[in-house]
Amino acid sequence: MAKTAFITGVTGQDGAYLSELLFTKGYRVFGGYRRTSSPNFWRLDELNVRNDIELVEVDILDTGNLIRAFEKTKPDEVYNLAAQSFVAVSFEKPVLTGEITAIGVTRVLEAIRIVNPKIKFYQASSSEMFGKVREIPQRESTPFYPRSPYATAKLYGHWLTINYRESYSIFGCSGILFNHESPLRGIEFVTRKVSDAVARIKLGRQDYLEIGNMDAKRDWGYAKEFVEGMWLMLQRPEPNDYVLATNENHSVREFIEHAFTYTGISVQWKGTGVNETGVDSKSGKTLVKINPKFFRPGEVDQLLGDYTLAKKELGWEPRVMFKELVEIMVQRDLERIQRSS
Ligand code: NDP
Ligand code: GDR
Repeated sequence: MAKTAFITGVTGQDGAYLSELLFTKGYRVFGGYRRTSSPNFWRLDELNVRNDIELVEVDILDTGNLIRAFEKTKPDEVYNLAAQSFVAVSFEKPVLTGEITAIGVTRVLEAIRIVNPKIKFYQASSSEMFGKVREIPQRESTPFYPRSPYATAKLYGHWLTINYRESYSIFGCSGILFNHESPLRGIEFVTRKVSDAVARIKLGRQDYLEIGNMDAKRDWGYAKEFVEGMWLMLQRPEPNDYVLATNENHSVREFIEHAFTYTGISVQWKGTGVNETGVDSKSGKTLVKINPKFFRPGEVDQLLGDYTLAKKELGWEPRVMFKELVEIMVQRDLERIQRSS
């Protein structure tokens, strides 16, 4: 019989790709979205999955709401992707971030425990939990050192998943996912901000890009592949926690350089610190400026993941690496912007 999955946060980047994946595996998919005056289904429309998902209004701030949703939909698997996921905003809204990203996990796990403890559970943990990294590369056993209210909230959800596994035998897996990006990434995250700006600059719709710390390094993979890892975790005989990453890292600066290179523009860096600029090496026009408003009170300087365990136990490994990822994103933004003219 076809399996049933419930995805919280279905309107986000990963929710859209995971729905698409689960349909290829014959699942019935219930998608939890929170009520707003104008829900945003653009990602589900881009992947053409909106009509196939059975959409359910669910807010992870409300336990009763979750209980009713699971009673009605009777899922075999729950993927908890809902979160206040933007690190920068977590410094502005630390309490709300805690309510959604940390306590939200308790509400989802309690609903599972009450409705049916046999439901398999995936928790979207994050490489941000490694923060000020204690070892390089980071693996499942690396000690955590969160550097933001977001990362601290994720750490709570991570340990709670382990706690419910040990206390109530709930099949709970925590995927410690390193940054994963795509053309469906929210525009506020640095990769999509850059791919969109570079495409606009190339097409004459924007003059320059304003950016924060260009020296931060991330291990960037392709979201479409990372959701496969989420599903694989719930198909194992025993629950466990897994790092998913590419084991390569690159700076924000390199991301910008390669994005421009892909459009045929070569960037040269001039000056230092907040006065550094990126200029078009042919025309001398300023293309990149630093704006300190994008600096964070606590920064994660570098992340690099070791996915050995996922490869060994799940047979998962990344295929799209840095340069191809940048190109996929810039190309898609060029097409979007050209289409919207
Ligand atoms: P997005 O920010 O794109 O999506 C987050 C989703 O959570 C959205 O659907 C959002 O709804 C929903 N949401 C927020 N608050 C609530 C609430 N109170 N009740 C119900 N739903 C809510 O994130 P991603 O898809 O990129 O990431 C998915 C998960 O994985 C998140 O938990 C994120 O923290 C985590 N993660 C992401 C990584 C990445 O690189 N992308 C890496 C590691 C972890 P709405 O559309 O209404 O805002
Ligand atoms: P991150 O992603 O914080 O790693 O969290 P983000 O893309 O926001 O930042 C990555 C790095 O880029 C630097 N940066 C900027 N960031 C943004 N957003 N905007 C800028 O203008 C800018 N300039 C420089 C940041 O300082 C940072 O070092 C993402 C989210 O998806 C989390 O939910 C997830 O858990 C982690 O990835 C893994």
